[in-house]
Parts: sequence; C-alpha cells; structure tokens
Amino acid sequence: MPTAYISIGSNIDKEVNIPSSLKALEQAFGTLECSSLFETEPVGFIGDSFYNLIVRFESSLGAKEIAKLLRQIELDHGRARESQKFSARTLDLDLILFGDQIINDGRLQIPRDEIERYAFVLEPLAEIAGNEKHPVSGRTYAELWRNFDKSQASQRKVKPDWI
Ligand code: PH2
Ligand code: MG
Repeated sequence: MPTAYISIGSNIDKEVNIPSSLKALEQAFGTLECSSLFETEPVGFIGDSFYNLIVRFESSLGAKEIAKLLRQIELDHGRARESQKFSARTLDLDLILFGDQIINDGRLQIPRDEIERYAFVLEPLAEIAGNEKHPVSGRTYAELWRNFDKSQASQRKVKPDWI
C-alpha cells in the first residue's frame, strides 16, 4: 500500500482544530504517524500564527478518494469553500505525497510544490521521512531541508498538553 503524507495547517482556533482533525483523519484512514507540531508565522500574509505538522498513513484508496475525504474533513471544520490561498483558515489538509506517484491533472498536484517551497512543510517532513526521496528530484527530504534557505522561516516546535 502506498504511503500518503498529509500537510496539516490551522491558524483559526488551532488548539481545537488540530487535535480534532487528527481524530477525524484517524477515523477516516486508520493509524497515523505524526511529526512534531510546529508553531509557524504565516507565509504570504500577516495574521495569527499557524500550527503545522505532517502525518502519514498507508492507504489502499486512490489519491483522488483521499483528497475528497480531506476536503470533507476541512468542511466539517468550518473551512470556507472558496478560501484564498494566503488567508487565515480553520483547517487546511493537503495530500502532498502519495507513494512515488506523480500526478498533475489540474486539480491534484502530487508531489505538491509546497514541499520544496515552505519550511512549514519541509521541516516536519524531513523529521519523519528524512531518508525518503522526493519522487521528482530524487533528493532526500533531509538533504532538501539541509539546503533550504532558512533565513526567512520563523517556526518552532511546540508541545501543547493535548499532543
Ligand atoms: N498555508 C498557506 C499560506 N501560508 N503559512 C503558514 N505558516 N502555514 C501554513 O499552513 C500556510 C501559510 C496556504 O495553504
Ligand atoms: Mg496548504
């Protein structure tokens, strides 16, 4: 079964939405492995800080089915349907990787280019999958994170008592 990696982000009621989303993901997909939780400054706009993390699970579902379930969990958590990319959000769930699959059909992009672009995705990914290779570049996530320009990134690991 391919391994799915989901990037999770929230900057509205994040102390509620993150643990609740983890419960919903576990119900939908089974056992999750989680990265550390990071508190991160918003990238691309000014606003409240985010919680971001990466989870992974194995799944016999297809990428489209997984993405559809993620959309439903977002909506269940009060996500506005047509929210702007660079705006506050209750919950953002993105399928960023699915095995070695490469998909670009206009709706789904796997691997997501956010992996190489944003510290809030790459740092937690490198933490739980450092030795795995990016299916396009062939570089490991540890290597990508080592070479990442961290001068703009403002984030730290946090451990709230619900984690
Ligand atoms: N998501 C965005 C835009 N900016 N910044 C942080 N820190 N974390 C996010 O998850 C995030 C963001 C669009 O999805
Ligand atoms: Mg996103």
